[in-house]
Amino acid sequence: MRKSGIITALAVVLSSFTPMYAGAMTDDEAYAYQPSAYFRVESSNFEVLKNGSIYIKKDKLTENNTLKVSSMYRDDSLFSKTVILRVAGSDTDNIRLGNIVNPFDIGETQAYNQSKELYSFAFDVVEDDILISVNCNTGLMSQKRLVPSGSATDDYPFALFDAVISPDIPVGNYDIHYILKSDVTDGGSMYSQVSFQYDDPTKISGKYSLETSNLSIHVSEKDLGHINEDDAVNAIDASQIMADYSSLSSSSAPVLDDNSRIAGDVNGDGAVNSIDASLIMSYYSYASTIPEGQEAVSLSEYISQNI
Ligand SMILES: [Ca+2]
Repeated sequence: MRKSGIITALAVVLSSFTPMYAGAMTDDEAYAYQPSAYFRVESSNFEVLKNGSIYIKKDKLTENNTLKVSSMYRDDSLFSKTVILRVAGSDTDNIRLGNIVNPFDIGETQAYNQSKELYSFAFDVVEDDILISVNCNTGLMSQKRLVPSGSATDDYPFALFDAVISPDIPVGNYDIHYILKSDVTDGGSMYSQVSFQYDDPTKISGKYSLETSNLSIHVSEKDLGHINEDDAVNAIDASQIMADYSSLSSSSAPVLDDNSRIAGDVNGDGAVNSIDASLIMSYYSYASTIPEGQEAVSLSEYISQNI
């Protein structure tokens, strides 16, 4: 499934440097540790829900729908030696990843930037899979660790990229995700990998298993939470969500169509249930008691600010 053929590769290979470490963890603790990788949306023309997912109402789509995304890497052990993060979108026709940037190249601080002379970054786009890849390491034979620029490894982005959403993207739920070993069925090695260096110099590299979270993208023709599209988001929308939830829980026919179910997932967690219904009720109560002359914030802003 994964095609080879790297069409873009940029590598900056630099010389040697001996870092000092805080020794935040012991070797045994590091062995049991799982670093994490996640995404942060830096800018978008769409609503960003409290959990970081993107909500796109289809009539907001234009010819240019670019999400600026940072790939973030968190390693509290500070034992990482080689970090390779590979990313793909769930729908390569409608979500195209590209414009991968080393933060250093645009005058920003890199996650690992203690010495330009030490690290190498490579940015690959593999055609067909629209897969992006960032490699940061201290050299194959090195027993050194990467040194973060900030106090935490995710004080600064590991890499920046664009996700361009097609104006014709169908209604549905999509994601951008880190490729893990379990996703690669053809035995290739194009997945995210992290190795770490023990304190004990007789031990060479260990391999971390990586904890990742996706960037969810929800596309609907309706406004968030506005299921029956009358004059306001209100108790009727909440009751339709509950009716749909009860119906599906008892294996009966769904009450909501795809558009409505995506609009009904107001906290963006992928499920439409009583949590969403109660968030809508809480928003309705807020919006209907707002003092004269004041404008209600949007449902997504309300949830982000108050819940
Ligand atoms: Ca939900």
